[in-house]
Amino acid sequence: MSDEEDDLILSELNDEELVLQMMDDLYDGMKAEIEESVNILLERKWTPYDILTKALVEGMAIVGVDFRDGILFVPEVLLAAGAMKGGMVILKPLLIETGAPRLGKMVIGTVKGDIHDIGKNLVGMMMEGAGFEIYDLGINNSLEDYIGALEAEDADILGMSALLTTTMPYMKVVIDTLIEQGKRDKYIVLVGGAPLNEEFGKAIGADAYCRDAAVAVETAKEFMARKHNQLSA
Ligand code: B1M
Repeated sequence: MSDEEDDLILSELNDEELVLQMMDDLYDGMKAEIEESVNILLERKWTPYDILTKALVEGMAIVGVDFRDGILFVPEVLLAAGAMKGGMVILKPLLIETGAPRLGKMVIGTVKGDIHDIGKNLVGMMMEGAGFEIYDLGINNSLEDYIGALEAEDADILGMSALLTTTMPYMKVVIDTLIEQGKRDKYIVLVGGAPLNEEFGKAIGADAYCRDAAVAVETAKEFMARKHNQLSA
């Protein structure tokens, strides 16, 4: 850290400078600074929703783009996501209190037989940062886990992750069961994980394959917008 950064007193920055500084701090994964800035903006009577969307989400969008473009790598993104989570922990109860609009709810989990969760956690954090509510089932999920949670949580989106060629076929088992039970059209189904591709996503009947967390966020937003348009038509 440079002397200049050492000397920086966040509370002395005006709102515009502070928001720009937050984007830098998020990019650099500086959790304590993000938490301090969130508290400063709250003291300045910013609404939790404005802090979330105008500072944290916009900052995380920059991280997402640089991650997609190979400028940032997993350790840096995990740090940024951790800093974002620090801010979210402060804002979450206030957001619920003020009833800020949520973009939709996603149930996400790694499939049965698979314990890889780093990518799934990143997707969950980025989705949460973008304004989605996340119900994280963790790893090693059976179709009963997924379908039970979708119903109990009244979710809009099912997100499934698989990192092994031996576990990815289980996604089709879940989707086929949703079809058999007449529930497939109720949910947007997004799948991801390193061994998957677009073709596999289509073949198993998912709505979309998401190459990475940034694509997952964009795809979820697109499908939710379509769902809202259909409902209001
Ligand atoms: Co494992 N592992 N692993 N492993 N592991 C792989 C996947 C492997 C490719 C390594 C290799 O051999 N080159 C290989 C699979 C080979 C194959 O199937 N063809 C493998 C193997 C074989 C195994 C074991 C079988 C090893 C053994 O025990 N003999 C074993 C399996 C255990 C099990 O699951 N039953 C195993 C175990 C482990 C560890 C526990 C050591 C550890 C996992 C720790 C953890 O997750 N908590 C681990 C790790 C770390 C890896 C590698 C090295 C890295 C995976 C990772 O975290 N990537 C991996 C090699 C690799 O992938 N290059 C490997 C970083 C992460 C950010 O990327 O998960 O791809 P990723 O997520 C991305 C996208 O894919 C996408 O967005 C994410 C963020 O951009 N995405 C989604 C992911 N999920 C999504 C869901 C969505 C949307 C997008 O829903 C909407």
